[in-house]
Amino acid sequence: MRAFVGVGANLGDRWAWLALAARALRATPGVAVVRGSRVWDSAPLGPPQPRYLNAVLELETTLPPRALLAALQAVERQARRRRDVRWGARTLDLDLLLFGDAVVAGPGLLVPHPELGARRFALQPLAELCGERVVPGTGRTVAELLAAAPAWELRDVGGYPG
Ligand code: A4P
Ligand code: MG
Repeated sequence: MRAFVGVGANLGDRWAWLALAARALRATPGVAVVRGSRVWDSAPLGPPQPRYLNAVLELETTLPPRALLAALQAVERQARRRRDVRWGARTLDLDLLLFGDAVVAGPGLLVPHPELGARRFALQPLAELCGERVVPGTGRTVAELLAAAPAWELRDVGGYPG
């Protein structure tokens, strides 16, 4: 199954956390990293905190959605993420944005990610990888959602590291 993972980092060496995410996922059984998007420096959403680097990783995986989420959380732990403030600063945040054409709506996992349509910092890199893909449950493509998303301050700062 093709899956798209949003990567966010706003503490410490943000580039290193992005590289770690790709490296750790490559080392995860049942997961292949197909490619990474360009990297965007973005104004923080939520309480005052440092700016984020945001990007998207395209994966090919044999894992079911919940097992993939568990794998993403294991990678977050490798980045010594501290889970305290909701929407607060974090070394590495991995969100499962899309999992093929699946809609998952259960405890602890919502796919497509419910905030996707509102977040230009997720849609912009996602559109680079799969702009023509229809987002399940919306009837609209990623590119269409991007065109309709609220304005957000972002700038392209380079290719995916590692
Ligand atoms: N969860 C449910 N669905 C998913 C999914 N599709 N992918 C659950 C990942 N996790 C999912 O997430 C809380 C719970 O969401 C998990 O236990 C999982 O079961 P979390 O990562 O533990 O907590 P969080 O990230 O602090 O909260 P939340 O609400 O997920 O925050 P967001 O939405 O991740 O927002 N500003 C910029 N510019 N760029 C950013 O990337 N990110 C955030 C965090 C805030 N501001 C930002 C950015
Ligand atoms: Mg999250």
